[in-house]
Amino acid sequence: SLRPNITFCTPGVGKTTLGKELASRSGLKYINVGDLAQEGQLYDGYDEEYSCPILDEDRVVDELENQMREGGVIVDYHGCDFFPERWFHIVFVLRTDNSILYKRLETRGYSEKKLQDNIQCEIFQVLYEEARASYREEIVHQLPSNEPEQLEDNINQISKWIEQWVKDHNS
Ligand code: DAT
Repeated sequence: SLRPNITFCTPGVGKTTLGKELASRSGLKYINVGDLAQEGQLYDGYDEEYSCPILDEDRVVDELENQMREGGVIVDYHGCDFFPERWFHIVFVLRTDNSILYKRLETRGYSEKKLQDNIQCEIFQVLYEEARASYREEIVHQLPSNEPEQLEDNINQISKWIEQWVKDHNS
């Protein structure tokens, strides 16, 4: 049966928490692009400024292509502009207030530069603009992710959307 593909973007806001919980409730498959790249060493060089490897976007896309065509995949990454537009039926950009995001990222032991960049990125809605530039407006949604209650709301809302999508596309 047909199942939707879903992606989440934005840093430190709860993509992993939400993505995994959603997958376990809906039976869709959760894929963390960071982990996938790490396992397959899908890198192309090293970023000295941020002290992290640079993602080889083409190889990531190749690696995911078959599963995406099959459908029913939740993709977790802090960006979504290099994924083919045809892959996704819905895109969620999670939003977290800066003071809360700052505390969350601080506990991760991010460097001051990485911390500041991530906060700036959130202030200027970089990921939201990126998502809107890469996908049809109607499929890009922002969700607040400041508190546990909102996490619960988001899970319920998206679960309902998945159910409806599956009904609409399999009858
Ligand atoms: P990401 O995958 O976007 O980097 P995460 O899922 O690892 O984020 O979550 C980062 C931290 O924030 C983690 O300790 C769980 C917590 N968190 C996530 N969503 C939350 C929410 N809606 N309310 C409170 N805390 C949340």
